[in-house]
This record gives sequence, structure tokens and C-alpha cells, in this order.
Amino acid sequence: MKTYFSYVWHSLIRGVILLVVAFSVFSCSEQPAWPPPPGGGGEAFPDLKTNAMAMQQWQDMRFGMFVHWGPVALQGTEIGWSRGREVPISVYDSLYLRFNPMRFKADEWISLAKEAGMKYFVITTKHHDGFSIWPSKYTDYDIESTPFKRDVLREMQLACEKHGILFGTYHSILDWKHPHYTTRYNDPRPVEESDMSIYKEFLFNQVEELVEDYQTNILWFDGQWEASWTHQDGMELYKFIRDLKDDILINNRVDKGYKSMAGMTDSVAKYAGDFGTPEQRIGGFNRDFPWESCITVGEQWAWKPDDQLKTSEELILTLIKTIGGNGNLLLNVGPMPDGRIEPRQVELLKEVGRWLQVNGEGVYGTRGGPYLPNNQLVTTHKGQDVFVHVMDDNLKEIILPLPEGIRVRAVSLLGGNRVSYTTDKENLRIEVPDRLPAAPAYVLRIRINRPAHLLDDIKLEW
Ligand code: JFZ
Repeated sequence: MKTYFSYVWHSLIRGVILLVVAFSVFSCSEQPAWPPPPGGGGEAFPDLKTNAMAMQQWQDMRFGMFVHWGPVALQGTEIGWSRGREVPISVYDSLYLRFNPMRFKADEWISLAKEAGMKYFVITTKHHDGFSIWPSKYTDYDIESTPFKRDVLREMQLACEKHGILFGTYHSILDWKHPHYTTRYNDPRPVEESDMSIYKEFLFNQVEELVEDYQTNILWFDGQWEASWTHQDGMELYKFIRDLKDDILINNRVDKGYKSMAGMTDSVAKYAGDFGTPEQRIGGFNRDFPWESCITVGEQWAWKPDDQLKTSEELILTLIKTIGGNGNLLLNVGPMPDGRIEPRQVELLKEVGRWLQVNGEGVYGTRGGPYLPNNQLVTTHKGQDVFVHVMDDNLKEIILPLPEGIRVRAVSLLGGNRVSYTTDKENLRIEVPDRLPAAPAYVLRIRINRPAHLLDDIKLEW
């Protein structure tokens, strides 16, 4: 009896092991071999991976529009954070009663994104202040209760569809207004009666609405850092979404791996999430784990009058440095309370778009490297091309070490002509042309004899 039991037990275990092996071999052969599918469900769901194709397509896009918008625009203070700080809670929580963005046109926003060369779009569906920008079944604190009433989220979704822009949504895990969220911020209401399990049900329900009713392609979470949200909760939410739709991309703020500003340096195997989210800074060079820097055009996420804006040169350099490190850039604008994007911000974005018209070939569909970034240049690559983005126009000659077996077929300037170069055993020397297009950076394309992604990282000595 005993032996029979152990026989059955062992064959059962063997069967399970075989199944696991067979499954992983099978699922590996399903995925493109390179690059490896990153991210996933964390330690609780180690086999749960993001859809590799969706990830690559998103990485190919390199540049997206982030929008922080809501009734707080009426106040001109920071979204979420100013509740109970610069703005008394009773005032903040009543803003929605006056939110009437009569000049909102989703088509204008998305056309602008397109003109700026952005390929995807992420809108705040609910920030830390708890206001839902769509008519949610689960709350009345939403767009339907404003004088405007229109489903602005649907309009954005449809405009994205029309213009071929990937539609995504930012959603705050923490909610400083919801009575059952268990951490308070500048808010005297006692937490004793609040119940996180009720809040979590609300959160999961709303996320399901975004996935099922609005077909969001990116879930960009935030506000995971408070004690109310646990590592376990993060992995559960990841799994919940992954089970709803296989090819949604979920940022690493779904889980606790992203510790405030620490970026994506933490282990990705332990924590759930498909990509890292360095905030207000350019991430470091990383070819293993996808990442996206989110950076504001001004100083505030939400609109503020007379915000100090960056220059178009700064924005272009930010984009270049980001892609040179193999990241995406999610550039944030805060539309005004009347629904328009401020003309100054519109102009800035169009300037970036004009630079991309000339140099987009070195941006879209590329990955960072193989030459590691320095202060003068960054590199990207695609197919048999290496792109050198030169940010210093005092350079007269550019010297790049050539790995063994790599031969140069041609060098040309994007937006220009062929460029003279020489090679010896070790180096490629490019003569910088006299006439350069589009400041603040120009891009050289080096055609080589091999797929450029096969090259290892190359450190420049200068
Ligand atoms: C968060 C939000 O709070 C912010 O409003 C914006 O939406 C941004 C994209 O994400 O930013 C943070 C995250 C963490 C801290 C501060 C701002 N923190 O730990 O102090």
C-alpha cells in the first residue's frame, strides 16, 4: 500500500515536471528568440510574461504623449498632491462641479501627438485625487457628474484608433479621497472604518472597465508606494489584468519593486511589471529590461499658468539621450481647464516633430547602443545600421572603434548626403560635414556588414 502510494506520488511529480518542461520549451519556441521577453508576474507568477510582440512594438515606438488632466486644471495646482495642501479639501473635491472643458477636442490632442512624432498616448484616468475621467459604473465622482458630462475617455480612445496611436491609461493605485483606501494624506478622516478589501474590489473593477470597455493597451500604474498596497497585491493585480488580456503592457509601479525614485534598478524577477519608469530623469543604459522615462514639458504634471517650459532643444536632447540608453520617452503635457493644450506647449511639441521628420529613421524601431552614450553622442541601431546622434557640433571628426569582423559599407547624414570616412584595423573615422541639418543634434547612419544588434556594448574612450 505504502509503496503503491509512493509510486503514484512519484509518477505524479514526474508528470508535473515533464509538463512544466514541455510547456516552457513550447512557450519558448513561441516567442521570438531575441530579445528575450522581459518583465512578468513576479515571484508568485514566474511564468507569466508580457506578450513579447506587444513589448517589441511598444519599444519600437520610442516616443509617447503623457497627459495629466482633470478638474484640478481649474485650480492650476498639482494634480492629486495639492489636495489638502495648497487647496483645501472641500474646495478641491468640489472642482468637478465646475469642470466644463468646452474647447476639448480629442482629435486635436491626438493630431498634435502625431505631428510631434509620438506613437502612443497615456491619459490619467484617475489620479491620487480619486476623480475618474470616464463614466465609471463604480463611482459617481466621475466625468458624468460634471457639467460637461461627455465621455472624454471614449473620445480619446476613438481618436487614437483613428490616427493609429496606441491608447494607454494611467491609473493611480492610491486614492486619497476614497473612504475605504487606508492611508490618509492631509485628510482628517479616521482610517479605522476604512476597509482595504472593499477599496481593492473597487480598484480591480475600475481596471476591468478600462480593459474591457476602453480596450486600453497600456496600464500605467502609480501610487503603489504606500503601506496600504502590498507586494502580494501588486502581483495579484498583474495576474488579474494578464488574464483579462494577454498583450497589455503593465508598468512596474503595479508592484512594490519601484521604490519612489529608485527606477528600475530592483530585481525584476521578484516584482511584477513589464517595464521600468524612471521619473523626471533619463534612465541609465540598459538593454535587458525595457524602461520608459516620464518627463514633463514644464515643471508641473497638471497645467499651471505660466509654467516654466523646457526648450524644444532640451526636449529633443532628452529624447535622444533616452533612446541612446535604450528607453522610451513619455513626454507629459497638462491641458488647460477649457480642454485645449496651451499654445506654447503645442509649439514646442511641433518643433520636436520637425526634428523627427528629418531624423526619425534613427529613432523609430531602433534600440540603444552598441556604443555607450557619452556627453557628445549617443547611438542607436536597427537592422544593419548604426545611428550616431551627435549633440556637439564642434566635433570635426568622429572616431569609433570597430569590433572584429565589422566592415563599413557606407556612412550618410540623415537629411543630407553621403559622408566621407576612412577605416583602419581598429577604427572608423568619420569626417563631419560642414553643413548640418536640424539643431540641436544631427544623426549619422553607418551601414555595416552584420545585424547591428549582434554587437556587444562598446565603450568610447573619449
Ligand atoms: C507620481 C505621481 O505622484 C505624480 O503626480 C505623477 O503622476 C508621476 C507620473 O508619478 O510621481 C511620484 C512618485 C513618487 C513620489 C513622488 C512623485 N515620491 O515617492 O515622492
